[in-house]
Amino acid sequence: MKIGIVCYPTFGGSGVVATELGIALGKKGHEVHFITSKQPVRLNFLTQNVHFHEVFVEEYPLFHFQPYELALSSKLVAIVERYGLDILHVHYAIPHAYAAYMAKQMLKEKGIEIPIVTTLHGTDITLVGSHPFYKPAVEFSINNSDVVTAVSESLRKDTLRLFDIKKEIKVIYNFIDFDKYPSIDDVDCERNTLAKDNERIIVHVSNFRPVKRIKDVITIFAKIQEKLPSKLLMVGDGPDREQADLLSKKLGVRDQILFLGNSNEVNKILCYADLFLLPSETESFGLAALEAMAAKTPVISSNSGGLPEVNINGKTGFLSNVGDTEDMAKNAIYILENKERLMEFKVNAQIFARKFSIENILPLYEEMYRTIKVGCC
Ligand code: GMT
Repeated sequence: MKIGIVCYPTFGGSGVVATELGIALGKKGHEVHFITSKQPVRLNFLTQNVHFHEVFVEEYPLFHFQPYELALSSKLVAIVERYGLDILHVHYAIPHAYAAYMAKQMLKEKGIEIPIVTTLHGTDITLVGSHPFYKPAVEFSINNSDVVTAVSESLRKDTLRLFDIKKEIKVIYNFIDFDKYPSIDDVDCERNTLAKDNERIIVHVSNFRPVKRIKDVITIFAKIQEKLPSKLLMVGDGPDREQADLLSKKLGVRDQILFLGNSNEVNKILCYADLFLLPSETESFGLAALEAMAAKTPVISSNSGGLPEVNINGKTGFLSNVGDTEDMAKNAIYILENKERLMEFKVNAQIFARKFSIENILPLYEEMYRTIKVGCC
């Protein structure tokens, strides 16, 4: 099939999922066209059967905000026509589902019918999308997509609770390509480049937005550090980076923390990890937690959103109420203080993550594409 994919090209989870999906579809012989504002960060040039088309927005002094949706819908029309695409799959409802709807209407005038698949990822529903400024347009775009998918059962329920949805929402979970992660039997990576033998290595990966509760990450780490010598690797960047730095100095743990910035090699960094922290305010799925588990790293997380569908309490890690850093630190120490117990959690984490292997999830997307009916608008 010929599939157009629209996503945010940055380090956010929705862009990562969309890019990995496109790459995997290309490997299976589908022709994939990314239509995005920049080349997606996880997409290399010369990927098999994968093409990239950049959406340009001209600066014009009259505009306070550049009309990206207009440029995107015009580009979608051009690419669908030029390459004869079969499907447009947009990731993150705002503004992609809306732009795709406009493109679909323009194409209809030219006698071309193209089905739109919208995948909801989380904050497009729970934080941004349900804001009164956007809600009518988001609700309209979801109802006027031909197929709607959500990345967890929790997100499906949130969407039905927050919007007046007249369509079925299919759950297709985030997935992981295990070929990129070390197996349980692999020898340890060279962790002594980062920590002493007696130190545990704890990792957090995110875009450091308020929803990730970065200050909780530092607080939990400081509490662990009181009991067990450890290092914290902070991977990513974003608005709360400086606050994290300040808090770590205040709590006297700054020297034990490495801020590594954004990385395309999270799988390699996770090779060093003993424990992963994800105390988010909300998380529709928690792809970062799944990536950690695939790299045999237990997860200490909050119990919000879709996290209980990924991180299994007492098996692959532990879950606590949002903001309960005391409980999170207690659970972290429980896992880390005993080597046999740590190994048991590591093994469980990787075994459970297999439920979300690309081999299990990719066929669900392919089946959905195959059976799609242009039943809408
Ligand atoms: O989590 C982020 O900050 C990025 C965000 C995005 O949309 O780019 O991630 C969301 O989508 C991911 C992929 O489906 C999910 O695994 C994340 O849980 C979700 N983030 C939130 O719900 C906060």
